[in-house]
Amino acid sequence: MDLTVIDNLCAADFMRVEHLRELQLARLKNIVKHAYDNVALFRSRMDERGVRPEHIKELKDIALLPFFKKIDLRDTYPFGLFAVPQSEIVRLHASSGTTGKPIVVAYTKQDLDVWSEVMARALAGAGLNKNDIVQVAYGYGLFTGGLGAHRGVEAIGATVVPASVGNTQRQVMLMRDFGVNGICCTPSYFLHLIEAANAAGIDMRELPIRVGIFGAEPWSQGMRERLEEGAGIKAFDIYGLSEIIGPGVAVECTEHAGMHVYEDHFYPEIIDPDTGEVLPDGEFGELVLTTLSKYAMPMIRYRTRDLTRIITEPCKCGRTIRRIDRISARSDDMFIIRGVNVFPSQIESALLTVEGVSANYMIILSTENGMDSIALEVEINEASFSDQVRELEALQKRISAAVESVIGLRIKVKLVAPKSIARSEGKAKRVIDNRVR
Ligand code: DLL
Repeated sequence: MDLTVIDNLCAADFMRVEHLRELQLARLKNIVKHAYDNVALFRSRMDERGVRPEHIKELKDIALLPFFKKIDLRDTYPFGLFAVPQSEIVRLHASSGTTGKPIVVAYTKQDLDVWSEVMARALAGAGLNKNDIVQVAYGYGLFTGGLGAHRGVEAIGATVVPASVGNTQRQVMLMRDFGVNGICCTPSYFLHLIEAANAAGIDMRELPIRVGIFGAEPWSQGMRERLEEGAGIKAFDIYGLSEIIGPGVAVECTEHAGMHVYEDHFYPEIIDPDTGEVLPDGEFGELVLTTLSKYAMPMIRYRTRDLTRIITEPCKCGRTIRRIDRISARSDDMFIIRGVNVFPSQIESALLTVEGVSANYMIILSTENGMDSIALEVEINEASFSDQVRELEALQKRISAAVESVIGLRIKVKLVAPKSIARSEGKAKRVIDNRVR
C-alpha cells in the first residue's frame, strides 16, 4: 500500500462532521436491522421494549435500544450472539476474563478488513509508514492484541516482526539487530524490555526505535514519561476490547491529548453507570460502544465498564472524529477501603510522581480485624537500594504522602528490593486480593 492509499484510508479521520453523522446513522440503521433479523437475544430484548429497527430515525434514537453486557456473552457461550452462518466466519478470538468460560468473538472477512483499516489508521496516525519495521510484542493467539496489530502493520506496508510475548532477551536482540522503529505491546511489558535492555548493556535511546503503541491495560502519565525517557520514543495510547473488535477502537494522535475513536465504525456514548442515563459529551462515566460495521457479531450499546469522558474540544491535529480521555479505570477494578473508593490507577499516578521508585508495584488487599485493608509494595531502583535506612524511611514517607494526597487515605507502604516483583509479559497484575469473603 503506498502513501496515497494510506492518506485515503485516513480520510475518514478528517471527514466533515455532518457527513460523519450521516454515515453513522446509515450504518446504525443497517446494523440494528442485521442484529434484529439474526440474533435471537437482540430481537427479544427489542421486542420486550416494543422497539423495531425502523424506529431508528436519528442518531439519538440509539437511546431506545437495550444495553448489552459481558454477562450476555457468557450466557450465550460460545456462538449464541453470532449473526451470520458459520461459513461466513473466518476468525475467532476469545478473552479469558477472570472467571469461568471465556467470551468468544467472531469476524467475517469484511470485519477483518475493518479491523485492519482502523489499525492502519492508528499506526499511520502515530507516524509509522512503509519504511518502518514494527515489532508486535502483544500475545498472538486467542488474545486480539497480536494478530490485530499484525494486520495493521501489514496494511500500512511496514515490515512486521511478529515476536509475540515472552523471551524478553530475544525481543531486545531483535529490536537492536533488525533496527526496529516501532513496537506494539503493553506498557508494563515495555518497561520490562527497557530494564532487560539495560541489564544487557543496551541503551534503548540509542536504538532506532521511535514509536511505541501501548495499550490493553490502564497506564498513567507518569508511566508515559518513564517509557518515553527510558527508550527515547514517543508513546501512543491505544484502546480496544475483544467484544468490539480488539485493539484499534481508539488511539492517540501526535498531539497526545486523548484517543480519537474511530467513530465511523464504533459509536461512543457515555452513561451514568448507576442509572444508565446518557451523559452529555464532556462528562465522566462509563463508555458504551456500538459497532456500526461488524457483521459476524454486532455489538449494540455494549457497556464496557471502562470509565472515561468524550472530549468536546476539536483536536489540534484537525481530525473530526471525537476523542475519549485516557481510560482512568474500569468500574470493576474499584475497591472500597474504609468507605473510600480507590482505583489502582490513582495509586500508580501518585506513586510515579515520587523520585527514586521504579514503576513496578503491587497493591495488596487483605482483611484485618474484619476490615478491608490496603498495602502498597514498591520496588526501589538500584540507586536507592544502597541508601541508608534513614533515607529509605524518608522515601517510604514521601510515597505514603503522595498516595494519601490523591486517594485521601493513609496506606501502608513497603519498599522491596529491585526486581523482586514479578514482571508480566501481557497485562500487568497490579492487585493481589487476599481479602476474606
Ligand atoms: O486488551 C485489546 C487490546 C489489545 C487493546 C492491545 C489495546 C492493545 P481485552 O483483552 O478484551 O482486549 O481487554 C479489554 O482492556 O475493556 C479495558 O479495560 C482494558 N484496556 C484496553 N486498552 C486500554 C487502554 C484488549 N489503552 C479491556 N487503557 C478494556 C486502559 C485499556 N485500559
